[in-house]
Amino acid sequence: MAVVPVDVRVAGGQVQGPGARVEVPLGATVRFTVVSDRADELHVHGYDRSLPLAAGTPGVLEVVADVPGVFETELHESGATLPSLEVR
Ligand SMILES: [Cu+2]
Repeated sequence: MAVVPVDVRVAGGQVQGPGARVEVPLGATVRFTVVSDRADELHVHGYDRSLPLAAGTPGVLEVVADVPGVFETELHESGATLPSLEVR
């Protein structure tokens, strides 16, 4: 099954990534690779998956997108909004 990479860098509260929303085919695997300049926690809503992030170290979280819908992702400490997943 396809792997959809979502690479995000968060520094100084600014999010660099693929935009506000990423389209994902149902059943694909989403591979988040997130680098934050401070320790944080990645959270994918709906799927309710989370990953602790160490400052400056890429964190990788794979989620099988087997539920359709739009799901917000964020960093819990900084409150940064990451690209939402649009699974369909
Ligand atoms: Cu959350």
